[in-house]
This record gives sequence, structure tokens and C-alpha cells, in this order.
Amino acid sequence: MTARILITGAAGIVGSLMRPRLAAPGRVLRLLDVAEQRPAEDGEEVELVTASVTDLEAVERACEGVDAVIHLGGHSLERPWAEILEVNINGTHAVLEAARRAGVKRVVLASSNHAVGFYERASGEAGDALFPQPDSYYGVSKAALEALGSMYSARYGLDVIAIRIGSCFEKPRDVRMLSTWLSPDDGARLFEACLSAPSPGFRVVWGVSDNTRRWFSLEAARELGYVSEDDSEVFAAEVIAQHGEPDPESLALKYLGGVWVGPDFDTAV
Ligand code: 15L
Repeated sequence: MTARILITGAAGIVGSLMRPRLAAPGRVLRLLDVAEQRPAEDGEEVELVTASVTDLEAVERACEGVDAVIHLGGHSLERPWAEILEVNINGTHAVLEAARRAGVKRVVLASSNHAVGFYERASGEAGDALFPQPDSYYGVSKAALEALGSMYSARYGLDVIAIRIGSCFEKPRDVRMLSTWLSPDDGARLFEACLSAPSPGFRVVWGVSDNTRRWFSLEAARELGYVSEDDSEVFAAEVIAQHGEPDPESLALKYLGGVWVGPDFDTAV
């Protein structure tokens, strides 16, 4: 079991969901965020670090003595280009470079469906090896994150797994998420698989539960040892009662990135 893990962006949505789920006897979670974090609870084996992922020296210090890094830090929604460039792209570079300098051998990167959001949904599953087709600056930053991960793996021998996360929330929030949902428990199972798979090299995998309405392939994640135990279908009646029947002609269901391909996400600044 991976004994000491650095998690960046630990106070964010996915980070907060993973904090209790990745805790394990004999394991210390070093939690880094620029935002304030919940103090350690009694018996919780955590070390809190306040720093930005863009601060290379601080991240390098945070990497000392660490067995693996889970990089979740960065903007999780669309932002102006300058912010995406600084926090998401330069930040991912800093995290990979810090891991390399500190001798950390494995990095798991949070990519996103928005790296390939402009693919029109085909009848079959979206494969694991889709070439980037980002739907936003945020999506571009995730394509860059994958490219940086590939380079650090090939050039410096790090094991790097980029997870194209669908929608990781407690519950699916709309009809699209009945397809794209990654349950928090499955998210933890997938991170554990990424941490323990023997010598994966560089991989890109989808991060999604085995939903009845799933759009994305699970093959590459399963190769790492991931076994999904959840299915959003248990929420389908509730979600459809709240949001209406799915309309296959809506942007939300026509593109992998959903409404992100539409004008509301055109932030060309
Ligand atoms: C993401 O990458 C976002 O971080 C998250 O907030 C959701 O929008 C998710 O994708 C999604 O597509 O549902």
C-alpha cells in the first residue's frame, strides 16, 4: 500500500470527497491547497500544507518523502486564458517537475472529459485513446496536463496516469451525469488502482462508474485493476423527475463535453 501520498487541490470538490476515502491504516495523506483546509480530526493521519501548485519550491518541499502524488489542483471550471495558463498548465508543470526533483516515482493526474468535449457522441462507447478535442480553455489545460504527463513519463521514467474524469460528485446532478457520473467510492477505487498497478508507464483512462447509461470505455481503467461497484441508474428516476426526460438532440447529450461546447462557455478572453 502506498504509505505517504501528496494530494494537491485537497480542499476542492474531488479532493474533499477523496480525503476520507483514501485514508487507510499506516498511510499518511499530505494535503496541499491554496485554500484553507478543514483541520485534522482525531486519529486522522493528515499533514496540511498551504501552498499554490504554481509554487515549484513549495510543491517540491511537499513532495519530500512522498511515494506518490495525486494532482487535483487547479481551476475546475472555465476561466479566462491567463488564469488557466497559470494555475492549470504552469501548475501541472510545477507538480510534475517537483515530483521528478524529489524522486517521486508515480503521479496520478486529474484530467477531464472536457479534454475531448467536442467529440460528438457516437453510438458506441467513447474509446480510451481519443485524441484531444477540447471544448474550452479548461479542456485545453487538461490536454496539456496529459501531454506533460506523457513527457515526464517518457523522458524521466515516472509512472503517470491521467484520469479523464466524467462527473465526480456525491450524486449525479442532471440527466447527462447519469452517463458521466463517477461515484466518490468508485473514484477512490480508481485512485487506489492507479497507485498500485505495477509499472503502468504513461496511461490515459476514463474515470467513470459502470453506469447503465455510460458513454465512456472502462477498458483502460480495468487494465489497471479498477472494478466499479456503482451505477447512477439508482438515481435515474429522481434525476429525471427533477430535470425532465433526456433529450438526445440537446447539446448536453450530443457532445462528450455537454453544454460546455455551447455559447455559455465561450470565454475567448
Ligand atoms: C469537469 O471537469 C469539471 O471540473 C466538473 O465541475 C464538471 O463540470 C465535470 O467536468 C462534468 O463534465 O460534469
